Parts: sequence; C-alpha cells; structure tokens
Amino acid sequence: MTKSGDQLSKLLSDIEHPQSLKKLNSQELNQLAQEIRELIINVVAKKGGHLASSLGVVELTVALHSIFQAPKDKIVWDVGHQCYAHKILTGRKDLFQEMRSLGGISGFPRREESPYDPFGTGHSSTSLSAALGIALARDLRQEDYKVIAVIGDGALTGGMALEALNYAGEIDTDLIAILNDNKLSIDQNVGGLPSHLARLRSDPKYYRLKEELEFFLERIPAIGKTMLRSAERLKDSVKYLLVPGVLFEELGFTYLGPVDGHNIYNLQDLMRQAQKIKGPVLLHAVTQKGKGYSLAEKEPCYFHGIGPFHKDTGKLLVSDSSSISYSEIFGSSLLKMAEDDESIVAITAAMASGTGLEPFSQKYSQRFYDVGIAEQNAVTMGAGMAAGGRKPVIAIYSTFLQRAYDQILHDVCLQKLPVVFAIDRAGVVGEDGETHNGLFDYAYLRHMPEIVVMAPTNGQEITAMLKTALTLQGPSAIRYPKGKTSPLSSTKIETLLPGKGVLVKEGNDLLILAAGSMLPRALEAWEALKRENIYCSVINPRFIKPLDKELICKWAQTCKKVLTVEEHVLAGGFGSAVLELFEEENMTQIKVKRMGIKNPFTGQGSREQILKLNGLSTEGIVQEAIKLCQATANIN
Ligand SMILES: Cc1ncc(C[n+]2csc(CCOP(=O)(O)OP(=O)(O)O)c2C)c(N)n1
Repeated sequence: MTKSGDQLSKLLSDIEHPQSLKKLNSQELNQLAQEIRELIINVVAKKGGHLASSLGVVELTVALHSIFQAPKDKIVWDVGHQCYAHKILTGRKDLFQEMRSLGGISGFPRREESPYDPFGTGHSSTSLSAALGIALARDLRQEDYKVIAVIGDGALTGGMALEALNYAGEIDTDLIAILNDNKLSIDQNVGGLPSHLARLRSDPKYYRLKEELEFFLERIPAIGKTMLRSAERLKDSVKYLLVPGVLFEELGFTYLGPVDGHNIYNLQDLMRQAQKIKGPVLLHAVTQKGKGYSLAEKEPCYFHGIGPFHKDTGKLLVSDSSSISYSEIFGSSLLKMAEDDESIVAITAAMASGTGLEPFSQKYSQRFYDVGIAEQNAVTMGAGMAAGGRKPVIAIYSTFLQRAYDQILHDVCLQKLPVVFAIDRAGVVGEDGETHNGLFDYAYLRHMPEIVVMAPTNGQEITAMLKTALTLQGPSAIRYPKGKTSPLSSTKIETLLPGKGVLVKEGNDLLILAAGSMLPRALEAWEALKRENIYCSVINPRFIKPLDKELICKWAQTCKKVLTVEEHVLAGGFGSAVLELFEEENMTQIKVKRMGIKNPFTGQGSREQILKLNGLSTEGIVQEAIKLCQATANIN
C-alpha cells in the first residue's frame, strides 16, 4: 500500500533497476505506476518541474521497462522533460528528490548521469535522428539490441523529426518509434499532422480491419499465406479509403495502434509485436497530459513546467505580484503597438504563453502565427512576411533560436529585411539547466551584417527597444532574461537612437560596461566600490551592435581600465565586441577584464546560484573591480 508523504511505498522501494519489473504481474505494475505518480507529484510540488508531461507517460514508461532490456536496449526520450518515471525506475529514485538543484540530477536525460540515458536531450524533435544514428551504429558493429525513440505529438511537428521519419523509411533499419500522443504541445498543437493523428485516434477502423483480415487469412490452411500476400495489395488499396496510419506506412514504417497509453497490458502487447517486426515501426499510444492529478488534467498547460506549488490548490508557493516578467511586458507592449499599427504581426514557435504572446493571440488572432516547434520555419516565414510588407515580430527563446542560425543570416540579414526578434530567456535559466540556457545569442548574432542587437535593463527599456525596432528598415533583435523586472515607470515611450548608450554613473577610476540584465548588480557594485573609495563610471550600452563607440572610448580613455559584465559566454560576447572596438580604435593600452559565463555546460541550479558560480553577483563584480584596479596600480 502507498504510504503518505514522500516515503516510498512498498513496491517502488524494492525497485532498484528495471529488471525487477519483469517479476511483477499486471496488477502490481499498475500499482507501481500509481506509486511513481504519487512520488512525481510530491517532488515536483516541492521543487518545481515538468509535471503534466511526466504524469502522462507513467504507464508507458512502466510498460517500456517491463518489456525491453535497458540499458542494453536504448530508450531515447524526445525533449526529455517527461523522463521522471524513467529516472525513478533506473536507479535514481533517491536522487530524484534533488532533481533540478545545484549538484543534483538533471530534469532531462543525460549521458553522463546514467547508462540508462543513451542520449541527452532538452531541445525538441531530436529523438528520431538520434535513435536512427544509434541503430545504424549498432548495425555497423553487428550488435543486437533494440532502439526505441519516444516522441510526443508536439515534437513530431519539428522539421528534424520529419526529416528523420523520411530517412528511417529509406534506410529500413530496425527502429521503434513510440508516438506519445497527448493531443497537446505546451499549448494547443498546430498543423496538419496533429489533425491526421486526431483522425487516427477517432477512427481506428483501418487498424481493426487490417488485424481482422490478417487473422482470418492466416488461419486458412495451405493457401492462407498466399492469400495474405494478395491481401497486402488489397490492404494497400483499402488503406487509402480508410486512411489511418497511411502516412507513416507510406514513409516505410509499420504502424501499430492506436492504443490506450494508460493501459499497461495493451501497451505491453503492442510492444512485444513491435519487437518482432523488421524495419521501422511506429507505435501510436494515446495518453492524457497530467493523467492522475485532476488539477493537471484540467490545466495541462499551466502544469507543463511549473515552480513549487501547493498540492491541493495548484497555486504557486512563491508569487510576487509587485513585479512583472520581461515576457509579460513585451507581450503587453506589443499588443498596444499593434493597436496603432495594423501591419504588425506576431510569430512564435510553440511558445505563445511562455513568450507573453497569449493576449496578442486572443485579440489579434488574424495576425498571430504559432507555427509549432519549427523555429526555422518561423524565421523564414517572418522574412517572407517582411518581404510582403508586414512587420513581423518573432518571439522565441534564445536557446531555441539557435536552430535558425542560417535562416536569420541567409533569409533575414542578407536581404536586410525588417524582422524583429524578441529573444526571451536570454542568459541563465536556472533549474532547466544547460540545454535551456540562452548564452550564445550575442555571439551568433553579433557577426551577422545588418542586424541591430539590443539588451534592455528593465521593463521601460524593453518597450522602448520594441518601439525602436519597429521603426528600423532592417533586422533587429532584443534579448532579455528569464524572470521579473520593474513595471513600466512611464507611459511615455521613447524611440532610441541606434548605437547610443547611456552613462549611468560617472567616476574616473574604472569603467564598468554592464550589458542588459547585469546593470542592476553593476550599480550595486558601484555603490559598494564607492565605500572602498573606488569611483567608477557605469555605462548601460543598450546596443550590443552597433556599440556606442564614442561614449565607450571616451570613458575608457578617462578610466584606463574597463570591466565588461554580461550574462553570456565570454567567447564572442559583449566583452569581445569591446575588445574588438579597442583594437580598431588603436586603444590596446586599455586594460580590459571580461566577466561572463566561463563554462556554459555546468548543469542546473537556481539562476542566482549559477550566476554566482560564474562570479556574476554584486560581490563578484566588486572583487573583480578591486583586482583590476590593484593590478593596474601595480603596473603604474
Ligand atoms: C527546439 C525546441 N523548441 C521548443 C521547445 C519547448 N518545448 C518543450 S516541450 C514542448 C512541447 C512538446 O510537446 P510534445 O512533444 O507533444 O510533448 P508533451 O509535453 O505534450 O508530452 C515545447 C514546445 C523545445 N524544448 N525545443
């Protein structure tokens, strides 16, 4: 029986590895699923995490581990946010309590964490390509194991997943794709493919007919097998009439399902069938996001990724109504600007609520486009809209925009098209860890010709930057961090002059150049340094590209020492841009120290913890400033 609280119950406490599942009967497997579900709810309520998706695959995970032989068989989870039951069953149930914390285990599969995680994930739509690669490596090494990719209906809309589906049929190696179809991405899923899946779910006629026909023919002595082959041809024509599975079958997959993804017995049955089939197989499991926790079943989007919450009410334990998120300010500002300018359109790639575009999508549904998990399509479609005379604002998280590097360069910048990129979650994201940190965008944008790159330091500035971006004749990007900022201090929104920064504090000992999110802590450091009799100038550059050459060079000449601070990797970032500027201006005598993220692959923790680890706290800035002043004093 399940015990209350966080204590592990009887069945689960005896499970150290998936082999133990093989001894359990159907009833016990169902009980185990309930115990796992309870543990997931308790831990996520305390620590936050991806709840709804994980609850939806508990039975699927139990069935997988009861049939397949992991870690010999390789299970690749797409996105990986739904892998909690998998972690619990694969020797990590004690570590699970500390998941997503500094020094704890990741909330996503990680190769270095466990042999049961054959491929690390975080970004969507990679599982089929990765699994295909593992399967091909297996074939080349003449090894014998199964490779299983578990992919959601949302992730299946990503271009990479479709490319892999296309190639898997051609290559025809043994590969099992399990489609975890819960009818939702984070928000509503979009496009023709989800509609196709909906038809499969609601009309399994073809599957039944195929099964019944084969069953019947196989049992006719002697000629049955021959007739079965002829029936294959019949099946081919019938399937066009009755449709289900035809898309996958045409791509070279054997389609199995749909099956109730919460019925372990039926899942096991289809998994056994899939094990025997040669070539690629697609097993279609229909699941419910948030299954077994009524609040999450009702509001799967709210419970997709959530902070610590009260289990009985679902309310967040910490909610600060005095401040507002950058995403919300961006969303409401865009909404206002769209009232006055009907050429403004908004585009997102499956992140409408995350990027603050939900109100826009409701008020201006005709001017709002959610393309699904398809960042590349979002960018080139935006470029097309700009070419067609609209003003597209594309809101994407920094980490996911990495997918569309070439589209930004080739389709937007090369053609000087006025596309505005609203780059959300730029910087450290905290608990989601290294796959989700947005630490590369200055670097991947700064070297592209034509684009203007801005970094706001508060809500007022993000609005001004958006207004400015919408007046530009070419491409622009505004990058802002996860989290809260001050609400708008004035309704009067200024248009900024591209390439103009602001001198915020004046002093002659040291120049601190603090980009975007780093300005508030640089100002705290300024205060602390003043107490040490070190008088600094502080510049808010506002524009990472083009830099305010005049202002920066003038104060660098005055101070002779420059400390750059940014929430970004050091290589190719804002500090690098300043170094380049000094080289161009023959100012290499200026002593420069760059502060930023030294190692972007250091796992998860709270945002503050990760920033502090990289020296990006007020104290860290103070220390570096003092060191820089002392070092140059010694030289002088
Ligand atoms: C490239 C990329 N874009 C966006 C995301 C954000 N994201 C995480 S999960 C998710 C929805 C995935 O839907 P689905 O595959 O159906 O899984 P479910 O959560 O419904 O189980 C999205 C858009 C991501 N992880 N990677």
